[in-house]
Amino acid sequence: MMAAAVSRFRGSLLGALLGDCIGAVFEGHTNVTKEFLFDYMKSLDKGERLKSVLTYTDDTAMARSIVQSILENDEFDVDDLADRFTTEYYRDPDRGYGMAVVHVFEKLASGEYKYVFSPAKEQFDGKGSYGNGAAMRVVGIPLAYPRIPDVIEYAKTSGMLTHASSLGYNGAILQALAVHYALQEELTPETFLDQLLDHMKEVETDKRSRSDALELEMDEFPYCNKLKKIKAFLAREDVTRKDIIKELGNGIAALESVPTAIYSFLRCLKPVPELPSELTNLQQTIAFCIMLGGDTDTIATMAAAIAGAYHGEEQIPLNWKLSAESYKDAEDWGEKLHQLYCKRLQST
Ligand code: F2R
Ligand code: MG
Ligand code: MG
Ligand code: MG
Repeated sequence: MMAAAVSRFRGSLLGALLGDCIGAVFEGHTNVTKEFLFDYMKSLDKGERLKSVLTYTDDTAMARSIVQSILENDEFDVDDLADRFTTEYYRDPDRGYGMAVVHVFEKLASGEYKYVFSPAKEQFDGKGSYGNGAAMRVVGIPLAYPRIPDVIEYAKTSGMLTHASSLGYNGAILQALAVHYALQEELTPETFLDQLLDHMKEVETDKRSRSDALELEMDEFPYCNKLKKIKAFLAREDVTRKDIIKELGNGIAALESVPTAIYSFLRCLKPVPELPSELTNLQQTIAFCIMLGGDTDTIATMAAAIAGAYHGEEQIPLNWKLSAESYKDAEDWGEKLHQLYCKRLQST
């Protein structure tokens, strides 16, 4: 296996950052108009936002903790990560965190829990959170680990710190695998989806995944079913915004957002006629996600993490990059993660 170019690692972190920063302007909107979005994007092109830097939200705050933990420890360390999530939350609690996840940080900070996973298990009367918080932050893991078993294990473990429902941590696994496969040279949507489906079949065969699906009154293999819907959508020319929202979702649950991010990335591999043709695929991906409304920061951050890993940083215009808070960290850390990835690739 060839190591991917450093541009893809930087592109993935910068894409994730910009998807979050730009998406956050529209989070929760139900009807994002083209005019408003395209004017906003034009103002970024012109550098009008350079003075009032676009701030990132909880999505990036938590993604930064994962990347910093891996880079500083040279390995995945779940206790260190729990500390970083908690410290970061108390350092800057107003980043728009999920309503329930803050209780996990409070419990972790209390010192009353022996095991770092226990607070997450108490969420939602013991059912655990199925929010998209585990998936939105996972990008650093596939950028640091080239082997699929590591990607799956660490995506799951990092997710379980806050999301004990399999719907939550399986979303993180799927998002991490999507970034992993986007890093691998050329892809076709068919092979990309088939590879994700193969892994998710195995992941969702697990007893906990089956019982969680039943308890939430859904069919078994919920992520596999969504991946099949994506396949069917990609074979059609007439899929509307309404269809995507209805069938894939645009909400705060991982199942209602990770598949949507993957579909948006794949759909924008070809230019989307209703989006400005001067936008690159990565910019179109962000615009496409935001047009869906709902959880725009999170869907855009996940889709752009995948798009950045595939298209590379060349697809991000300078003024967009310069508009985002802490963009230099994304560049620097992308380079460091690339080195770590290559080192691990050589030793396997
Ligand atoms: N929180 C937000 N957006 C809301 C407003 C932000 C705004 N900018 C502002 O500051 O005013 N966005 C962020 O939260 C999402 C990630 O959430 P996470 O980390 O998964 O948190 P949590 O609290 O665990 O879950 C989120 C909600 O999902 C529902 N939920 C989850 N599990 C559930 C269960 N088992 N049963 C019932 N409901 C469940 C709850 O409503 C949770 O509060 C991202 O969008 C990020 O951007
Ligand atoms: Mg957010
Ligand atoms: Mg340790
Ligand atoms: Mg969000």
